[in-house]
Amino acid sequence: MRQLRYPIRSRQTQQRSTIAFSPAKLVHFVHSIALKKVRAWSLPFAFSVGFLGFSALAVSAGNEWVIQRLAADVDDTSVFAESRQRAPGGLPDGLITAYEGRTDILKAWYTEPTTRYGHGILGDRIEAGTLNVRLPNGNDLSLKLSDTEVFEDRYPRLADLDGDGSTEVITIRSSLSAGASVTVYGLRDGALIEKATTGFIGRSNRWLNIAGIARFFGRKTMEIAFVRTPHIGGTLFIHRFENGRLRQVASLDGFSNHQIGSREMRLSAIADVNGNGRMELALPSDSRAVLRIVGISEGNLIELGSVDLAARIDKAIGVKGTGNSTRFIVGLDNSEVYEISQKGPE
Ligand SMILES: [Ca+2]
Ligand SMILES: [Ca+2]
Repeated sequence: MRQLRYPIRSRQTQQRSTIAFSPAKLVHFVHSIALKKVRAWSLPFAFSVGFLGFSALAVSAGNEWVIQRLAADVDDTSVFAESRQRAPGGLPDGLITAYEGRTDILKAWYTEPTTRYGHGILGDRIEAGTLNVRLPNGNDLSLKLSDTEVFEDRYPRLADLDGDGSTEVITIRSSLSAGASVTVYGLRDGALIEKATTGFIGRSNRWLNIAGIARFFGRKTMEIAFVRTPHIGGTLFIHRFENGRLRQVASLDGFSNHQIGSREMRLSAIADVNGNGRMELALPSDSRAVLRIVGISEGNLIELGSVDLAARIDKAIGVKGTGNSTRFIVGLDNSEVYEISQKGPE
């Protein structure tokens, strides 16, 4: 009887091994664990799926993660749809980010397209020169970069990082000579100003992609997670905005959350996968052929689980549920779609 082999790896050893499933065991496994009706996913991941007869287990650090192929009709315009509106102002791929809740900044977007930076890793060689925000009174403010910089980004992010009631605007700002940074803007005395920056990476054509903004440490304040140099061996960093500065509080090697040349920036997801009040991150390994789930434990960023995939992640990672019922949806460059979840109690 033919057996399907599927690689797993453990966090402790970081060595790969192989477990074998007979087709009969696979069928039993699918029926006993994962054959359940899948409800429609909340936007932007609204799609209907069924399970195909393929699954495997990956065991890591006490967590068992189930990978299940979904019978999704894989069309990334429908399965992994973008819910944000197109931004005005001439950028071919710019989007508007809106803030939910009480805020002093309702919306943010980029304008003033420029070709002055030829890096071209984000779908074209057109980047943005100006940041715009919409205030609750309907007025707009803008901040124009110097000719030596661009926003190497498609949409700003909005969050009250330090919990002071004033919304921060989180951007990817690049220097033509020194590469990318995470730079935070906000309002002060009615003006749109720079509040803090990580500083540029230090070399031209070095980029970073933001992976998530959340309470990764379970504190009242939120941190920014980003992958530096996701195309050439990326490192995941977590920075905290406090006392007017961005400060690195954790890092871990071996990630990529972007395919070079792609407009898709959402190769990551956040969820509290263990219900401990701290948010975890799911994002691809540096090869993008492994989904890694990482989080903060005793102040350090550690891998909680990892699942090997049949191809590389090249689409937005979806998330549904929380705690032990968290499910991540990953789309691969072979057009297959998988659900990855923790194995529940028998
Ligand atoms: Ca704030
Ligand atoms: Ca957690």
